[in-house]
Amino acid sequence: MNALILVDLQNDFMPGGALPVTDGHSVVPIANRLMPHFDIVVATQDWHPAEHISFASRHAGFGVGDRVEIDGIDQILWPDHCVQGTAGAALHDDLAVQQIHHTVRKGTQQHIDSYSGFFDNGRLQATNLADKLKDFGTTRVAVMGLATDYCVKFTARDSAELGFHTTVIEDGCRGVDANTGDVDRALQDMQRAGIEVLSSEQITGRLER
Ligand code: VGL
Ligand code: ZN
Repeated sequence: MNALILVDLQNDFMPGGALPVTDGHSVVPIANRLMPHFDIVVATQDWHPAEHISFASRHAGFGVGDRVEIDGIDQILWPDHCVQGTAGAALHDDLAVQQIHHTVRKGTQQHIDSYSGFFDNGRLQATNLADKLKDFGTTRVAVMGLATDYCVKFTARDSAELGFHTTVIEDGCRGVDANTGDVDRALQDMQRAGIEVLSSEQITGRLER
């Protein structure tokens, strides 16, 4: 079975949002085009409590982009984003949500961040994503969404490590690229981890439906 994971296609990561990813909205039509080709479609949502540890606003004397260590884990500080239940945390309006079978919310614990849809950044807790995929008989996972150099990368790497044949859909992703080259390095890093990088056209060509 082939699964498609749509990573964080939420308003706050779109242009005009709290943590905008350049051109982020341009991957929504690609998601809509791809969904019918897959047996199962899962969407992740970054879903933070209002006082989440990843928000620079919670750390006096620090700003957005600064790094702090929390419980031995390196944490980059972000603007307040994807607060549970807010419009910014909602999926993009143009996304064909009726084709999504399952939604996974992550980053829900105040004191730890979660870039991956599978585990928090300390790997202390798992979401139910791996179980859902396995229950469905998933062997192959394709990943696209936002942001290439954070949540897409961490989700794809965990997917590969969990034993799913994993593909990242390059034109279906956009990155933060805080340091120029971060997106390219993320793609290389994923390839080194055994993840295949394909275009949306290449992947639909390979799927029978
Ligand atoms: C993300 C930074 C903070 C992402 C989420 O979706 O890539 N990035 N929270
Ligand atoms: Zn976040």
